[in-house]
Amino acid sequence: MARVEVVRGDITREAVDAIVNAANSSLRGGGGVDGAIHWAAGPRLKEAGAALAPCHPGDAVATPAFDLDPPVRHVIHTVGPVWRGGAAGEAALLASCYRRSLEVADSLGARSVAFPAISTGIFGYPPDQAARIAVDTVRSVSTQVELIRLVAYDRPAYDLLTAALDV
Ligand code: AR6
Repeated sequence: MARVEVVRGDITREAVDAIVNAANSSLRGGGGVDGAIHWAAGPRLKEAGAALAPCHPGDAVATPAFDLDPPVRHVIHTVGPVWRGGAAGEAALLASCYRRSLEVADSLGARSVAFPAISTGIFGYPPDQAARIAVDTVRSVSTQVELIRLVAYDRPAYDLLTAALDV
């Protein structure tokens, strides 16, 4: 079973084999963590992403990490659900993002993977509910990944994720 950690910081600085991007279906970049990852990885990321689009909510695909610093070799792009009140299948889609990203990580042979708090920014998912789903899902998946790092960008997200991890 993978070790699950919560850290606070910028995911583009994480020294792991693969980082997960909270993308949109076009895979051409955007704001939030997607913008930060595209900025750090350089323009080839947009080209590589566009060639794999569309990526549907709940699914994940991988590109090289291009200009991101080693040891990061892969960016796993997943598309979270837009929050529409909770009755539109959002929870299942969000869990699927974590599950599919780890399946893709397995297919790449990645042993360490960092996740942002998918959907909790521009897509509006309530961060407390999202933290619970993130922790429950990565804990329940059978994977060859040895280290799963949940990266909180701010203090409230860090507190929610550590609380979810402690349950
Ligand atoms: N490192 C780690 N976490 C970050 C970083 C960073 N550098 N920057 C932001 N976050 P969001 P979403 C956190 O909005 O809600 C884009 O335009 C942020 O604080 O990045 O899934 C895409 O193209 C929040 O907790 O992603 C899509 O259109 C979390 O990352 C859309 O936004 C997710 O916030 C996706 O929206």
